[in-house]
Amino acid sequence: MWRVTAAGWTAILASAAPAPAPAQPQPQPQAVRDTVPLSNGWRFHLAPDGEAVAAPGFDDAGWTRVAVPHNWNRMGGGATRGPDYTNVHGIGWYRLHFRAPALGRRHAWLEFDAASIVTDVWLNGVHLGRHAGAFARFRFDATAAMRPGADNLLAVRVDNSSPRTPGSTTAEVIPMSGDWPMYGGLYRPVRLVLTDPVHIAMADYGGPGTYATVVRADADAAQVRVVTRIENMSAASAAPVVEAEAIDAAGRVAASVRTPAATIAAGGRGEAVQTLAFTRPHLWNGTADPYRYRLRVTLRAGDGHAIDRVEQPLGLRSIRFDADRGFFLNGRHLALRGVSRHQDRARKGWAIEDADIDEDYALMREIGANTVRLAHYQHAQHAYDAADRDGLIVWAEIPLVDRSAPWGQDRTTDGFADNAERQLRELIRQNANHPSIVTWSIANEVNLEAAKGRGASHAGPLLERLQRVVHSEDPGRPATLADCCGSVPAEARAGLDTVAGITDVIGYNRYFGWYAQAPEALGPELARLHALYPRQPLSVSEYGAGGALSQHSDDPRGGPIAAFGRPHPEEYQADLLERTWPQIAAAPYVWASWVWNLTDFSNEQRLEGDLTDTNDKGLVTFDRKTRKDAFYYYKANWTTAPFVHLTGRRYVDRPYPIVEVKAYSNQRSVRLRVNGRDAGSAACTFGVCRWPGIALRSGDNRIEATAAGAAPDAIRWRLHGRPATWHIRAGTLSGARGADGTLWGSDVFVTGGEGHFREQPSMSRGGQPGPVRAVAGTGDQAPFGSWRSGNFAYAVPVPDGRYRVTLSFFEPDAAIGPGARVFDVQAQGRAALTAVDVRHDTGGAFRAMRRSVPVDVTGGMLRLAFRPVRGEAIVSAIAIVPEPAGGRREKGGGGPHSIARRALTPDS
Ligand code: GCB
Repeated sequence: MWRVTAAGWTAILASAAPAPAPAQPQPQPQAVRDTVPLSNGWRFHLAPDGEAVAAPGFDDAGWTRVAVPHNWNRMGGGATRGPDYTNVHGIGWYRLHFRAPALGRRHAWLEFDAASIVTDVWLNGVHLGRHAGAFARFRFDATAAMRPGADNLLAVRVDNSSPRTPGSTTAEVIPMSGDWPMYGGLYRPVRLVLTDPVHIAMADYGGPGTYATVVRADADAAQVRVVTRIENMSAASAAPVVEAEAIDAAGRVAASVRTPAATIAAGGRGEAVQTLAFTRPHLWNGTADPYRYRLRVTLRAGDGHAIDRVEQPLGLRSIRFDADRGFFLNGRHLALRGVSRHQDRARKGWAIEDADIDEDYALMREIGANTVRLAHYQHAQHAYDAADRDGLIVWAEIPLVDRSAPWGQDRTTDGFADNAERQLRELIRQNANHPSIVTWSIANEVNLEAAKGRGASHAGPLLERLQRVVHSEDPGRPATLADCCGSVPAEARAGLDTVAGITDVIGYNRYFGWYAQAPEALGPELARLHALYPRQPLSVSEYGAGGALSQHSDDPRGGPIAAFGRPHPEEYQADLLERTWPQIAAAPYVWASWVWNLTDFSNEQRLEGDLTDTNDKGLVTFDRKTRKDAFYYYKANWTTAPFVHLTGRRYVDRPYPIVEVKAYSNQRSVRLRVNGRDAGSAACTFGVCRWPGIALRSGDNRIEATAAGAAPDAIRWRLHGRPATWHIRAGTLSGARGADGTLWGSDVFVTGGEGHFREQPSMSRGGQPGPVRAVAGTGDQAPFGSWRSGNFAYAVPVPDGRYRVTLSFFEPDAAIGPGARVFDVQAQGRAALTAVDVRHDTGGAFRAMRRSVPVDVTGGMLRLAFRPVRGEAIVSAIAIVPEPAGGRREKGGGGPHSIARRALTPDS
């Protein structure tokens, strides 16, 4: 198992025989360190003032009073930018007057749980040091600069400048970029820690100074190797006794070991290596039984009194990765399925509290996740503690994202590589004791910039170096990375290093059905990657889709999404994930998968779905208040306590008289009632239960689902159209309200062709959508927002009778001249319109044209076919309205519901 080799530390204390575990409860020992939180009374100023502000005499009366944690950026989560929107990247100053306690012979440390990005600290005008990196804990020795028992002035400069800004302090500090904002500020707690001069290491990459490695853990016995680093900062040599104890959940000492004194010279350091032995240990067993001990390490002086003490998490478990069979916890296979998590929150940014983290973990418990990828950087300690507590398996990572070199360079510089290595060592030292963590990720999509053609990527040497760091820091956990592009040799090109194959295990970020290809491409892609790297355990580190609460589709396959724009219908997200998850579940070699993302999160550049500055791939909204339908899809697949959830509850105003109703449930079947009438029971496959061809009545409809043992779920939909009436926008996932109040729905009941829409797909800078080109010659844009092109056909279920079918057209392509696009339209298999030439008839592109034909329907199905003669056929909208004259000829007395069901069976 792992062996710590840290330069400068010498093992001077040998292992001692483990002491037998006493069974009786032990009195709680007194804390021997003093900790003073530095939360209140700070003054803050956002400006690039010179270092004069670090001087104690500087007048900060005009600065803003703040409490720490604090950060100065706010963005995301709203349809438009809110009044508190701030995306300033620059320097923020914090000043705090505090009265220091008497020190005696103790040492004083200033401890920052994180500050973003580059932080300089002065105490009473003395520069204590600089920390570069936004996510890790760091400490400075404040003893010499402190005025014990008197007023002290702490000044902190925090710089979150963009690394692209010439001369920026962040130029070589990872990340160089990423799909999230680098919030600025003292966004995690700050405190003063007072220790004995002989203490468990405070200057060890921000780590706890004591590190436990589980050497063996099974039902019979466990052994834990504990390495404790000791600093003697006193003027005399010291001979501390090191005592390590494992405290069980009931507060009893379950194992302990005491190593006799060994001498550490004045100013020297030592390392104690001990073994804790357990018989019949209680294992930490993931979500099934996340049993935790606490590791308590105490230094004692010769007379036995405690001079320092550190407590750390301890879980006894073994892990193993198998390239063909996946992940094993305590010798048993565990299929890992979960979500990724970012740390930001609406209105708080990164300055979050433990309760916020707990809210995310409650969501993960509810959805039934058993793993979390804590992306793309080191999270707060509480996030790892909560994973230990809940039994979630963690992928932990550093923010080496998008590129492996500073801006303007293709090759990694020494400063860049040193910073990446430092952030990796910090991540590992600070978190090594968490049983939940099983892998250290050294990079995410590090080739992305180069793959997009922006320079070259020579990431290989840096990744190899970082993998060596993982091995030397922690041989008990594999290194991993998340790949996006250019990963395999066959795809390699000059200036794009292959990154797959380097790390012990790997994750692939694959967005099939969103950024590329169809969802169904994922399974074959995973098989291909597995065949290429048969010995490298493979996971799906990201997959997902955007989902907007206010954007809806009648058929999520009826048109294209705009990955970087709008629409992002909630139904599309759910459909994509329904098509993706079974492929992952079917691949036994996939050791884990993580949906991107647990919640929506902020981004300074996205204007997508119905939000600004937000990535909407969350299963839950940014404010954590609304679970999107997709959340319940996973809940249906990952949990067992019976539940049923009807989808589409936010799509209340319905354009179509006949719809599919869909529920998610972890039960075998679900029964449906529509307006009080039984609509049958549907079997659920992969948690999805469907009722196609349900007829709605005009006005309100109550839909209710029940499943064995589950609380019933009910929703209301309001049908705006009349029965047998359809207003279909062709080629798009979005409905729209027409100028005359008609509610047009999105494309349905179509086969063939390709959808296109003219709604502004992408963001214009400044947080607003760009203008949309209008279609001329109409007072109603709703039927002209999109088009379907190609060779395609519709089969719309309607009761038999005579209908007026009105088709809307415009020529979308300015390059098409008269005669270049000619097509026929057939209704019920017979010619309805022949040699349609929109460009000829309208005289130009983007000009509206309508054609209306009567159609007699028998057999419960209205059929339209658009057949190209020259070029591709097109249509923008289809209105189907029953003709009042002549009446409707319904057959069989079954009413619209039964006709629709019968008609739908062969085609749906
Ligand atoms: C990715 C990135 C992640 C992005 C995500 C997306 O591959 O790793 O940071 O947020 O794609 O939504 O595009």
